[in-house]
Amino acid sequence: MKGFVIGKPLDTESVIFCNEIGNLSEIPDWINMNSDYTEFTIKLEDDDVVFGLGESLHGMNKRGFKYVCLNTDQPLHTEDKDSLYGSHNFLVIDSPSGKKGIFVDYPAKTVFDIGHEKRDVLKVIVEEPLYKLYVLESDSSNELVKEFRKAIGKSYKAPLWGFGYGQSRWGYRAAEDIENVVRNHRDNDLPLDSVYLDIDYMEDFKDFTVSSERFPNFADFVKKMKKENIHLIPIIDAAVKKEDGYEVYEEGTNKGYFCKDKDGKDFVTAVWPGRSLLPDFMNPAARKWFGDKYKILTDLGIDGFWNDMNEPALFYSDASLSRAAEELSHLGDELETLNLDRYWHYLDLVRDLSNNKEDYESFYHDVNGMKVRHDRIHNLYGYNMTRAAAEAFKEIAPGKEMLIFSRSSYIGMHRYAGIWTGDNCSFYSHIKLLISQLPGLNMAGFLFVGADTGGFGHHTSEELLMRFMGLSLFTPLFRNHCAIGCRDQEVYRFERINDFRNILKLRYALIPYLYKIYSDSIENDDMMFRPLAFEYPDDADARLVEDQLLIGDFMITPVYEANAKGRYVYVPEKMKLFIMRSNDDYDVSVIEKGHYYLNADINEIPIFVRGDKDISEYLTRPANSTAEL
Ligand code: MIG
Repeated sequence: MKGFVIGKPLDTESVIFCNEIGNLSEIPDWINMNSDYTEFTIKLEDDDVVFGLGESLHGMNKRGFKYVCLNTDQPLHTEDKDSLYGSHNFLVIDSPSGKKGIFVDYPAKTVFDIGHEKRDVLKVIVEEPLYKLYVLESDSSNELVKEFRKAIGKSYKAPLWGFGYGQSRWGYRAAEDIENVVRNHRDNDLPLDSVYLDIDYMEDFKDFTVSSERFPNFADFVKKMKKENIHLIPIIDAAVKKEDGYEVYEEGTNKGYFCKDKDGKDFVTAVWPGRSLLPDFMNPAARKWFGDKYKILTDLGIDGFWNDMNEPALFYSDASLSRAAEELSHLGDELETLNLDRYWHYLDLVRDLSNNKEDYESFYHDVNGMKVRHDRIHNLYGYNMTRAAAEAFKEIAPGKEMLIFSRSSYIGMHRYAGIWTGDNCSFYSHIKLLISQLPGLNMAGFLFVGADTGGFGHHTSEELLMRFMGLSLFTPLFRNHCAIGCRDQEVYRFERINDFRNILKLRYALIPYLYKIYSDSIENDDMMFRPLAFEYPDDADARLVEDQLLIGDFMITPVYEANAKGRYVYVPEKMKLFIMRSNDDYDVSVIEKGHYYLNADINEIPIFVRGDKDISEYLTRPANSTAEL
């Protein structure tokens, strides 16, 4: 890998090993740079497939669409969206004749037009000539990714229990709700390792507090759950409530650890706690201070966290709210004359308050004593929040393996934590979306990954949840999570509880094998989930497969359509096919290379095995908790 430094960019600490830094005149000629270095293009050949961009929308082959890497709280992952929560500006151009890789290490808005405007042109646009461009060339995609992964450093390794099944829901309010979830799993012989605490566990959404009314003795409760082999995993939001007397707010203000407005005053925004301040995670001292706060919870026995709202998500700011209020005050005068244009204008005024560009341009960080406007480093915020926690764990919970994952991210954060893919919906298309996100995330170093199984927004169904589990049972993070107001989606709410039990038992029987592939992938800087194109580069059919993945010795082919009896698959070489109904009930057959319609009923999980092994060699006895493995 060779790096080129454009201007004097800020150090994102994404790449930590790259000795080869070239002169700008040595930028390879397959990159057509414009004169001020804010835009470059790469010519795509007809048969080129483009992989990467981590957590982004569309298919596994990124070609044909435009992507904007700008971390965004985007709760509707539909095709018209350009950005999600993370920015992973690394991609591989896979040509039959050779592979090329680029990483655009730039922490502000970065546009990737991958054959959207013109099918044979990949265009990258940054806002200022202040970035590092890394280029790679290889004849193998696997080797190219490995080289990149070596340069960005080893991925975070989650504890084995992090592979256990987790149940979550925005809306569990009190200890009784959690106990109820645990009891229903245990009584129904349903495996479970963790229950998540969403924002309602806190006192008025204040970070590092626990409601004493709803969790009267939290320390004892954590212990009691531990006895049942249940880990409680609280959420931590990025913004800190502005409230006199609240320790975190007062300390942070006194020490000057919050982001400032242009006049040097604390920048006031609003998120779940109401008026809030944003910790300046770009400042190492503020990072250390915030990270140490996790001790309040680790001392109570907590060993897992999820960091949320760290794009950062902003509902509104004091400034934007007053601007909108001032304009809205004229609405009353227009009641008689209001035309549609004015109506849309007023509607947008309110709608645009959240995650507003002007707000992101109006607060500042302290980066090594330099005042840096937020939008210049926007994509690093969640990364550094999560890094704050992970760095602190070494001191506040020494020797303890912690589970931690974040919503927002940037390459570099993979050394500290995993991610979940945010607010998906109970859509079949979001099973497919996860299939395409997995290899992209692995390429960028994120190995501890998973999606809200069953879907976060919208209402799930028994069939959708079961099909979703048919994919999630292979992902490191396997969590059922949904939004407040949506249909209950714990597995025991449905009629086919027996089938859910069997899928969970299969997961637990596979955990030792999955954890081994996961650990080996970290150790060897490999991907855990690979596109077929990476393993069968000369097979034209394999190169185009968008909905199957290779994992260890397995090829998985999840069903992601409603009312389906199965799906079409491409088998790139002779394999054994196991149709799993549970860890000990399955059919086996041998399938020759070719295209097939594969029968797989709702409760059946197809697993293709490469080579001659039997599935039993990958299965351990089932368990109801990883503690029993
Ligand atoms: O504005 O904490 O992605 O998992 O349940 C929504 C409530 C805030 C967004 C997270 C989601 C979580 C929800 N949070």
